Amino acid sequence: MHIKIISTFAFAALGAIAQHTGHLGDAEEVLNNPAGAKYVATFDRSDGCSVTGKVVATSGAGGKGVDFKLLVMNLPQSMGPFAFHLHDQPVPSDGNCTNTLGHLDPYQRGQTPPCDMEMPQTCEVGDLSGKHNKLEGPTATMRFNDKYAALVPGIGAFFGNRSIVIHASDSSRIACANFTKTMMSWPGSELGS
Ligand SMILES: *[C@@H]1O[C@H](CO)[C@@H](O)[C@H](O)[C@H]1NC(C)=O
Ligand SMILES: *[C@@H]1O[C@H](CO)[C@@H](O)[C@H](O)[C@H]1NC(C)=O
Ligand SMILES: *[C@@H]1O[C@H](CO)[C@@H](O)[C@H](O)[C@H]1NC(C)=O
Ligand SMILES: [Cu+2]
Repeated sequence: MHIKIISTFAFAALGAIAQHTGHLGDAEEVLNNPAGAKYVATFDRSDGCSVTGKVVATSGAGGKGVDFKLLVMNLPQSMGPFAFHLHDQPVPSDGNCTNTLGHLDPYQRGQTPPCDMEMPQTCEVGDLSGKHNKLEGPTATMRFNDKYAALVPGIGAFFGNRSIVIHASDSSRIACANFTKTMMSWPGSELGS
């Protein structure tokens, strides 16, 4: 009887864990991001939105994860807090954020249940605000290292050819921008080292 209760409980607990991770398992930490790799996404109103600013993504120290620096301005004050994600596709030339499709989700986790910040390996790789907090307007700065995002081309977690999307609290897409590779040192230097 005791054993049965315990095993039922264990089974339920396992089920709960399984539900929180991707169909392909937990996200793997990326330990080999190329030294010096740097990608920038610039919000410049080409998507028809008031938001301006930039996101600078560089390989983390020793290749571990990706260091993100964000400076985002002119966020519409009544519409926050603002989630932001790496999305699967780039922004089309007409700037329509809808066509960036869904989040970068190489482990096929899906959006529900919501990301648990305490267990970032179980979240969608692209769910940056789920793992690291939402933006608060009208001007937001943020810096963090994400262990699961990749600047190594050829793997699913690579986002250098994709985009970043900012959402209002009703989840509508208020701004989006492509990542582009840069060799220059200055983008992001004004955001601190
Ligand atoms: C984003 O990148 C894609 C692929 O390189 C390109 O076709 C598109 O025009 C770019 N979008 C914008 C808004 O520059
Ligand atoms: C953006 O693209 C979506 C999907 O193709 C479309 O439904 C929507 O009308 C477009 N928005 C604008 C402003 O063109
Ligand atoms: C981006 O690059 C990855 C890996 O290099 C590739 O699998 C993916 O299809 C590319 N995505 C787009 C939108 O080009
Ligand atoms: Cu999104």
